[in-house]
Amino acid sequence: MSSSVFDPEFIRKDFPILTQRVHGKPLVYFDNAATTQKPRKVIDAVRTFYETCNANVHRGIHELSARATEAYEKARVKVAQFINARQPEEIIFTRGATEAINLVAYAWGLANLKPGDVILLTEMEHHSNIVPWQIVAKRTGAKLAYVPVVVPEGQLDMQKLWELLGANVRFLGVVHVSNSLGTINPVAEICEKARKKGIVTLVDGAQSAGHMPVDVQEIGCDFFVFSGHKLCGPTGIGVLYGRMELLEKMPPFQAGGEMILTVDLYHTEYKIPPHRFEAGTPHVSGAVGLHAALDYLETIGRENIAAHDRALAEYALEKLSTVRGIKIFGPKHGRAGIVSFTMEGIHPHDVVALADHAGIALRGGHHCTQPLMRKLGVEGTSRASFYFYNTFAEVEYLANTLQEIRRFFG
Ligand code: 7TS
Repeated sequence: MSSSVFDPEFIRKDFPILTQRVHGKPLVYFDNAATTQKPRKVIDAVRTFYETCNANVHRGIHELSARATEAYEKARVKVAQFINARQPEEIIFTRGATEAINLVAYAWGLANLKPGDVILLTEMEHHSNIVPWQIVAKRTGAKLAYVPVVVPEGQLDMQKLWELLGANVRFLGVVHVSNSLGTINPVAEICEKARKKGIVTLVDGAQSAGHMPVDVQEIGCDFFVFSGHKLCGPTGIGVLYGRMELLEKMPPFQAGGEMILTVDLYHTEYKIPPHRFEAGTPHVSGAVGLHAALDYLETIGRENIAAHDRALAEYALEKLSTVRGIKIFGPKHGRAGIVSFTMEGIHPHDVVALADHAGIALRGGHHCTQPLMRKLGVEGTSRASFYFYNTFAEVEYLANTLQEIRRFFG
């Protein structure tokens, strides 16, 4: 599909779930930051796998096992192309972004960090890029430091970031797109400066990989993580990209079958990456579904997706700001398709529950970013997060529904 024919109304027909009604109203699905819906192509790919190729991978010599292995490894090649990794061996399949970050924390962090080292994160990280590092800091004696978020703009304090890139920083973890604010961080610039100081970098691409073109070589990060389910793929499959130079030197994260060359009772030789990091039977159908999702996204076009997200977010800012007592968080311009807000005197959970009655799926709460919420001075927000199958009419309907909620509460 070329940009000239990008039409969400047409694209929606690919998503069986979107045709249903919720509480008697047409479903308006605005919880895409939590998980995205699945097009028929992905659902069919998973079903076809189970109907025609299901077997375990890398084990049997029989025909089905060969087919399953081929499908699994083809998915790896697809992921590598999708984010422009240098080679498929730099792609490790995980359960999701969370497991990918844990893999880096345990396999790289525990082996490389020592007392006095600094792990630098930002105040807008998802809990999954904070809590593993707290555990690793405790176990290694490394210290945690945080790049502040400027309020109310909702952007990283870049001046402070450059100052913090001091001699003791060994690792920098930064979110590409904030799941709570929609802020798009300048990760290429950040990774370039960090690299010059020999700092290992991880970019959390959970909210970016399916929403904009991503090129890990251009970003220049050492690690990049994302989840399949946030870009039209199945749940339970995700990706760790790691630069081979680092992966080669990392010990295993989990151990068991699939990741070994030889085992005797007291010693094991491990495979080289990526298989060293994929212990046990992998989520083969998940990888197949992810492959189909990436193919599908490429037919839509990631430039188109980014432009549509941005346009919906701008429209939402304009429409929602007319609701009395509403406060919208995050950057005014150049944000991703994520809009967090509070309504004076109404708890976010009430906003979300009433919106649900109108058929609108929002998310309310801290969005797994409690430190950020504290910085914003709120317990939580209501959040609308968009994808390419959402329409301007749906955003208008949200604004009208919020007006009604406002009237209801007086
Ligand atoms: N990083 C970011 C920036 C995220 O938004 C999320 C999930 C994760 C990591 C973890 O992804 P997972 O697939 O491993 O769970 N974010 C959200 C959200 O905003 N609402 O629900 C999940």
